[in-house]
Amino acid sequence: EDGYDLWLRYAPLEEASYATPRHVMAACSDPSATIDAALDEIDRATQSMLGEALPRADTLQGGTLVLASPECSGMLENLPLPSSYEVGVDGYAIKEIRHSGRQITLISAQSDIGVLYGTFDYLQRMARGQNFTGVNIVSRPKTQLRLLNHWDNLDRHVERGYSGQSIWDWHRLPGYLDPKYTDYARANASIGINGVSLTNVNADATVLTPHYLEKVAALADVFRPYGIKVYLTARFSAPMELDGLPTADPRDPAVQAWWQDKANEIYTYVPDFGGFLVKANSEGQPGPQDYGRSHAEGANMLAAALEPHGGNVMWRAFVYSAEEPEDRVKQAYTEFVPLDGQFADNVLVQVKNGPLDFQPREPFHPLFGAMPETPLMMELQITKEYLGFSTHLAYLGTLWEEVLSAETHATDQRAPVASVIDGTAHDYEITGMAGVANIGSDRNWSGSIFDQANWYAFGRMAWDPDASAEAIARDWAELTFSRAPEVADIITGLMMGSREAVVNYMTPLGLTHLMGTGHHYGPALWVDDLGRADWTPYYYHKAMKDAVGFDRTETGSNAVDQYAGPVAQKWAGQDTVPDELLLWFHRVGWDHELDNGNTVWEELVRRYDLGVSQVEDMQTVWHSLEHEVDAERFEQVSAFLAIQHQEAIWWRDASIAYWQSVNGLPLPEDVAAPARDLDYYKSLSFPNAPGQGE
Ligand code: BDP
Repeated sequence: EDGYDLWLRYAPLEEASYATPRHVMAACSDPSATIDAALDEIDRATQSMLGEALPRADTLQGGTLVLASPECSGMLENLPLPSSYEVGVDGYAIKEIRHSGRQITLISAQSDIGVLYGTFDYLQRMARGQNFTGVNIVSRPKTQLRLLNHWDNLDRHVERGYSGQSIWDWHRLPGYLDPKYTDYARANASIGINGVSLTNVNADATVLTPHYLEKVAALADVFRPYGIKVYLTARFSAPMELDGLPTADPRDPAVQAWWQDKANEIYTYVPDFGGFLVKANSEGQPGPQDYGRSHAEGANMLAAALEPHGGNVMWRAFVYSAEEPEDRVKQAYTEFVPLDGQFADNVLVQVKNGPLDFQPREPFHPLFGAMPETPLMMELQITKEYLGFSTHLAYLGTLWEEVLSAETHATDQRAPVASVIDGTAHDYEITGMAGVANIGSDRNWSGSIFDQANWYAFGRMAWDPDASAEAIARDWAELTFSRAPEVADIITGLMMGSREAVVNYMTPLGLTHLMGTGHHYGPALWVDDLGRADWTPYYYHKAMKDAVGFDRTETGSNAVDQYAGPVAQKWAGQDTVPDELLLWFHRVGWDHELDNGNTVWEELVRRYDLGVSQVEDMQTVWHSLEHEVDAERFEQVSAFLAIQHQEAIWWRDASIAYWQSVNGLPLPEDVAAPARDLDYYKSLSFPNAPGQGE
């Protein structure tokens, strides 16, 4: 087992404790490529789970698994298809029914894609050993656009990628279609992902040239049967770079015409092209502000070009200006809230889960709930740029659940972030969620087996932002490792505590952004002299002899005021803010006392120690599975946990050594001193750490 099969391993079933179908048939004689894909998946899965593929039936018999949709129903009369009200565009129903006097299981939907999603759900349930007697499942996605964002460059370097090179082999496309592309599409469809932005947000205009559009079209053709649309990142200055226009000003008619022509051209290659994802006026990327125009003007120009074809613009709110703001976390809100209502109907603003940058813990982004007239989609980072790359085991389902369930209080109801994302809080017309992919050329796709769980969890949460992180972890553990309840229990437990362990050994108590410069590998709390203050760890903790933390209350940057009343009130009080966010919002003395009686200093040290011991516990628990898990995956996870343990100690020791150099405080009793002195930790350098950015 090398991990290639992901959660679609379809491990053999020892006994058929479910109502096993005896045949399979599609309710039409000329099925679409999508229904064919569903039938193929049933073949593959049943071959593997039952020892032989379910035979195809031509006529209805008892015990048949039937696939049907409005387009695929000609062969069977009066099939009870679900209404669009019940299942929506991509939803499905799986029901055991009697039809023409026969007991059958019907997977049906309003579209063939819905049938494919239902098929994957059915097969995964079968793989988990579920009993289908009397099955009656209806599932409809709560968001419309569920996208992976690849940060892949055309030279196959993946920005923030820790699993090898880009899987897009641009050089060999379109001539060679790696079978991996189909398996990638299967994996995505199996969790409801329906869009893929192929290229880095730090965009290269070259992908918009005909030479590359041919390659993009070839990928789109592979993905289409699986319901996946391709999107591209649009470099705002492309008209200048590709065709020598003197400007990229969105008010310039020649620029507008250029984008219209470009959009028309793209649709000749990819008739169902999804649209553009744009990073503009952020970290040196060109954008409308270069010409004194707003984000809305920039987005709307691109939106106008896509609109006749039904495409969308996803305009990122991850901005920070050339001038250094007094507090970087305030910037997106400051720039975007005044634009609420100004964006065209086919624009979504894509907002990271927190106001800073995918940290191990951040409060939810204050834009959620603050733009009722603008569809906001959420961007999560599946690749673990700030949570230990691919060698630390950190299940992100809990991080995402924490954000999605946070209450914004934006409306009369408590309006959790999930209700903003699924559109119900503000009646958004379009909804979506994006995840920065952790997929690369590594055989196991994600760099580590447990990182596959983050890809899986992203899809599940995009489909249902209210889903439980624990239920998802369990499903994944059963599909990936074992359906034996004891084993799945242990793995689920391991995953559920893993992200908090990372928070503890890296950035406890609301600390943030303390990672190594540029590559973000390892601790670098002491760095205070980069091109911009808001790139330095020091900027975020401001530790001095007497105090630590960033004052974001009235006496400081007042960033807390960007949240709705009840949230702001709670977080603004040193006594009411949860310890987890204390130093994010407050600057306090090292001797500030917490509810548990510890001072901030004592509690910080305690949490570092806790983080390290949590990793030790994870190692112990994992080792208990030695005989339950195949050797290949067992060994890799064991080795990675050992790396994680070493690095947790490194984080703990370097952090404590640095804080002590600032506050001069002794360590609480019974706490081991750092193994080396601060100079040693400062001297470490990693010029070739993976995944580096521009
Ligand atoms: C940061 C990454 C950088 C990305 C940027 C972004 O360090 O590589 O380009 O986010 O989201 O997290 O645009």
